[in-house]
Amino acid sequence: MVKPDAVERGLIGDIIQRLESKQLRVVAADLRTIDPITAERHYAEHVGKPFYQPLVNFITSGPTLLLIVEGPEETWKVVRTLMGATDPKDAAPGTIRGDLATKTRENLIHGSDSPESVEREIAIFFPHLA
Ligand code: 3AN
Repeated sequence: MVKPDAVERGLIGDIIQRLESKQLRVVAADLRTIDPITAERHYAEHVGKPFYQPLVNFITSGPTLLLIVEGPEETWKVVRTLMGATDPKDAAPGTIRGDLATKTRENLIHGSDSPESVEREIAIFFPHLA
């Protein structure tokens, strides 16, 4: 998910280029403003945390680019490595967050963190493809 801050900053092209340069292929894409109910399903694991409501507000604040990308193996892990650490202040240079973000909430991109999350999140955002 290319988050609203990245779409607003005009970073869609940069982010997709990094994915494609790593030999990942975009197989589905949709520019969409996520509704609050879908955001709450997506971030269910964070309910009750202090950053939960601001996170839902942020993620529904403007269009996101939702992507499904494929690669030769463990693509979710490849994407996580390209993303960098959740807190961009800890993210290594060369990663998307390390190069382009500074704040933990507005950290440009989300990626599934396990094969189970891949299944779950495709079902939430691309139900017709699940
Ligand atoms: P990741 O996006 O790296 O998988 P998660 O799943 O732990 O990280 O967190 C989901 C999102 O919640 C993050 N992308 C970030 O936008 C936000 N977030 C996580 N931790 C914090 C925090 N301590 N303060 C503010 N926002 C946070």
